[in-house]
Amino acid sequence: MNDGAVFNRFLRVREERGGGFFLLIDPDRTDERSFLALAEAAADCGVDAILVGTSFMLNTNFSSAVGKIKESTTLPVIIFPGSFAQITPAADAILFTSLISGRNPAYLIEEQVKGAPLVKRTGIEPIPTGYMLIESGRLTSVQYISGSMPIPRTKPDIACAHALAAQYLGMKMVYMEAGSGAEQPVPTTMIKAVSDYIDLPIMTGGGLTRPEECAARIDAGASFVVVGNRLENDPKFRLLTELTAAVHTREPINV
Ligand code: 1GP
Repeated sequence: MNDGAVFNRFLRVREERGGGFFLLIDPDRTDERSFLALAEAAADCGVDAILVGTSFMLNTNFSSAVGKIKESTTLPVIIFPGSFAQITPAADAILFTSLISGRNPAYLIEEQVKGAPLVKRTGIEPIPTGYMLIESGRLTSVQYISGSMPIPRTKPDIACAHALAAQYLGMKMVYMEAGSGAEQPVPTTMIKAVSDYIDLPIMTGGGLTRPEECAARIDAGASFVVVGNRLENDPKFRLLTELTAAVHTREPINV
C-alpha cells in the first residue's frame, strides 16, 4: 500500500537539512560496478535519495539494475522514468511526471496512461510531478527524445505560469530540468521567480557540477537538487560529499 512515505520523507529532509540532495544514476550509461559502488557510498556521503532513470534505454535490464541499487543502499530508490517501460516493483517510488513544458501528448498523458496500471500493480508510491524542461544552451537527450521545446531561459514568467498550472492540477512537486549534461543549469533567477510564485517544492537538476552552483539553487528557493552526470567519474566520492554538504544549508538539530 502506498502511504506517501517517500514524499513525506522528502519534506522532512527539506525541513531538517534545509535542502535535499538526490543522486541520479543512469544505469544505461554507467557500468554496473561503478554505479553500485556509488549507490553503496551514497548514504555515508550525505545523499538523501537515489533516482534511477534514463531518457533512452539501449542496453540495460532496468528492473534488475534498480533491484541491485536497492540492495546496495538504505536510501529510498526512486524511478525517474524516461518511459513507462521503466516501471518496476524493485523501487520504492516513482516521480510520476508529466512533461508540462512540452506540447507532445505522448509525454503529457500517453506514457502516463500506459504506466498508471503498472504503478498500481507494483504498489510503489507515485509522486505526481510537473516536469519542466528549461533551455540550457545545447540540445539535450530529453529534449530530442521528447520532441518538445524547452522554456526559454530568459522567460521566468512562462516558467511561473507552467508551475502554477502544475499546482492547480494537483501535482505535488515541480522539476525544473536543464537536461543531463546541460551546458548551463537552470538560472537561479528563474528558480527564485517560480519559488516566489507557487507553493510546491521545486526540484532542479541538469548540468550542475560545483557545490556553489547547488547551494545557489537552494538559496534561490529550490528544495531538492539532482546531480548525475558529473558523479560518474568521482572515484573517491570527494565531490559527492562536497555537493551534499553544500545543499544541506541547515545545521543538523541534535536532540
Ligand atoms: C538529469 O537533472 C538530471 O535529468 C541530472 O543532470 O546528469 O547533468 O547532473 P546531470
